[in-house]
Amino acid sequence: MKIIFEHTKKTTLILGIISAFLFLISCDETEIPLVSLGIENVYIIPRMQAQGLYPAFTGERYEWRLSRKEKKDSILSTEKNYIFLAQDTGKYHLIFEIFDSNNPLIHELDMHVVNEQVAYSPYIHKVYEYKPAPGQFVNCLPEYVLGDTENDMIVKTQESISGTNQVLVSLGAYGGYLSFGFDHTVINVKGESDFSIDGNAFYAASNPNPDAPKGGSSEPGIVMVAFDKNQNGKPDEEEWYELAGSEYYKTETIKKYKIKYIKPEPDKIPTPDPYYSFITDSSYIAWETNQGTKGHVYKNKFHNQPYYPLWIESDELVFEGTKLLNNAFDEAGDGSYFVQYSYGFGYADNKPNKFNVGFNIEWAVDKNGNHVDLPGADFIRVYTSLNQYCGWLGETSTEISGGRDLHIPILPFAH
Ligand SMILES: [Ca+2]
Ligand SMILES: [Ca+2]
Ligand SMILES: [Ca+2]
Repeated sequence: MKIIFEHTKKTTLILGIISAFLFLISCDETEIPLVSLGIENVYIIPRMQAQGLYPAFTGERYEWRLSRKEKKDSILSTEKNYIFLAQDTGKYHLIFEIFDSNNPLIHELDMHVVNEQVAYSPYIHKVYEYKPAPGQFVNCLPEYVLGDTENDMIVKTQESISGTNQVLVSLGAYGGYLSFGFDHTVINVKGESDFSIDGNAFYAASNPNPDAPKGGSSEPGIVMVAFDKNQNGKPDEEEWYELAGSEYYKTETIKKYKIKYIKPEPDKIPTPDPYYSFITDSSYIAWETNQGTKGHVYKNKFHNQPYYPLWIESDELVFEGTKLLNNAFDEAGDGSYFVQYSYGFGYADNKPNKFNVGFNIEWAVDKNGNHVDLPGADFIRVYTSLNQYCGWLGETSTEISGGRDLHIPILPFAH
């Protein structure tokens, strides 16, 4: 009995000490709340998928470093937030440091980059935007059906150019555009082309001018890229960057070119061209630019459907971008044989697909022409870069039929 009693006394004492200790801890907790940095110690992520790292603490300055075996750490970023993205699988040890006189902090974390569960497709996966300018193939490629909304047209565009479908989509006259993405981020591999875009450009087999450079049907589209900075899977708040192709720095290239197209009235009376019988309405869709130029998208007898995108309710369409010098020459001299010469590099629908060397995300520049260093591209936009009319060929319009991430090998039966 004595022993039991003593035990009970001892137990009470111990319990008393423990509860006092717990009380102290809980007091401590209420006085100094524990705030999490908001960054884990370990992440497991698939390759080519971005992981945003957003620390909750602030400081005077920041540094994100990658630790490398037997080498100096390499600095990844000096911004507060960092988006981690890796092309290859493996373990990446990161060090995040906050420099601050009151609350300095060093946090180490491991990024385990693993293979994706379902193999990535090398081809276009999603279309985000389709906003063509008026044109002779608009409402046909893809086909508009009464009642279609803008979203319906985006879905049709996606069906045309995603996977290996390879169906042409037309962007119409100057400024018309679409944007697409893949089922992963296209990594910007240093010194390499990163993706390709297919169009319907071809070289003329029988140019009457034997000394002419390569040309035929080249309808160059300017390519832009965006990285999904806010990680919401949509091109919304992020900036678009133009890929500076061979013409970008030339004086004849016009930056910040702006054009407005006016929707024709449904009962508009056509004005056939008195000289060119194939032009059935020479005052069809009026346009004007911020360069003081004016003109019309003509209607021709080869394409009778409305040329203004029918799902767009607005009576005006406005586009802004870079405009390249016209590339078409009337080689026969009588309007019967136009050749559209291809530009050097960096444009969609500019060279036949088999000569297409692809696009390098390193060519990205901001709106002032400064180089931008992007880890990759989630969104790719293409727009018609010429405001040009070529007789019976009609207005110049970029066409697209597909696209590929050049870093993903094509496997048999890839789609
Ligand atoms: Ca690259
Ligand atoms: Ca976004
Ligand atoms: Ca074309």
